[in-house]
Amino acid sequence: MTGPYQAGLGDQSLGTSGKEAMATPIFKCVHASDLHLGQVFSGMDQMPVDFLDPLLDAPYLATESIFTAALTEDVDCVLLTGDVLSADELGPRSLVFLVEQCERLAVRGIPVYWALGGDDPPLRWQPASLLPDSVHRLGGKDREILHQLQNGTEIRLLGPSDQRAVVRPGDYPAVEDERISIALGYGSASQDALAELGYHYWALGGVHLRETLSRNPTIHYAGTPQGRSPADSGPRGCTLLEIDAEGLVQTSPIVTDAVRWNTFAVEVDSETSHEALYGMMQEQISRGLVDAASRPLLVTWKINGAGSLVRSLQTEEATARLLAQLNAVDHGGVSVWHVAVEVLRPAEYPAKWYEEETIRGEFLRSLQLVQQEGLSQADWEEHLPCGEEGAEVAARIARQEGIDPELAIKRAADLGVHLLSGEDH
Ligand SMILES: [Mn+2]
Repeated sequence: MTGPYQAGLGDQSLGTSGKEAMATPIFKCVHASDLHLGQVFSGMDQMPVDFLDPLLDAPYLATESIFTAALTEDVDCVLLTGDVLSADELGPRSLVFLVEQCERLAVRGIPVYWALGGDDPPLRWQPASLLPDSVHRLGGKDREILHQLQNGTEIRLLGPSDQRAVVRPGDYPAVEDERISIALGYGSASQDALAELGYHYWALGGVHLRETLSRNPTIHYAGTPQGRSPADSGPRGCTLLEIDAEGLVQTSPIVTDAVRWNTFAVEVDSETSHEALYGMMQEQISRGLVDAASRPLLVTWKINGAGSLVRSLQTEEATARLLAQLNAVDHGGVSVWHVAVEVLRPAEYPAKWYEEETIRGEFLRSLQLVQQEGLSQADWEEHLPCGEEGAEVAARIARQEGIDPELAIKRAADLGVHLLSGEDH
């Protein structure tokens, strides 16, 4: 198997005096996390048989690309920050594969520092003896290592003291010497508390979407190298980390996914015809194929808007028909599979329903009012039942903060109309 990888543009830390250009790096490594080697894909009802092998191989190909990138970039070491192998996904294939990949680096004298996190097997784990000596599992009392560079400089690497889902600032002693220091951790983190500890780089895992919490210092989640479901839309990979003698940090994305998930949104209005919608979708697919650079593409559609076209797509039958139509197109070999079509149904119904002297008519008229004037917290709170039940609902709504209110009204409207329309709708 060969896994191609693509390198991207770098992002630099702010340094002590604002934005500075980075000098020649003295330390270079690949930071990856959340390989989840044995984890299968989810979120698909059906799939053509041609896609089965690419999907099953994707986590392995993506992982292979991480190690290929490490060799090509001639790094000093590889940092893995959690969810590399999990006990319940652990088949012989995953372990043997990881051993093989680490051996590719061992031959070139490149060590792997694996900070245990999430579902990783614990420090005392017999099969770890199969890994080459160049793999150091950091955790518990074996959490710290000094990596020696060729010029004699030492880089401090410090893993977590235990396997929790939170990066606890109290777990990492403040840096008190001149060494370049890298903290490795897993789980959610609060940037302010970590920033004060003096580490040059925080290599974090446990978050599947690549994310940089801070640039001063750089606190970074590499993300998973391979998406697993429609929720993982877009490219996935690992990070090339470079540090210069001044301690300035640069991170660059390396794309490693072997199968690309994409969620595409299409806006339609009352003028949009079925053909026009189909045309818009084909355009997005063409762009997606270019971005995916010959990877198989798994597409989820979100159709949003108003008008008769969206109304006509409101049944499961209609979306299934559209899905079948999309999947009937041959893009040549294993290239595109449409996973689902989701229609964000409009809170807009036939005009005469709004005039009816029925409960549904009354519901729609009050809905119109809410749509025009919006809904403030005080408005809905007074409709909640008193006591514990009401408090619980209020808490649940509060947790959903950030949800699109228009979408929430649409969903409520659809449910209401459905319930009040009886059998014929
Ligand atoms: Mn994970």
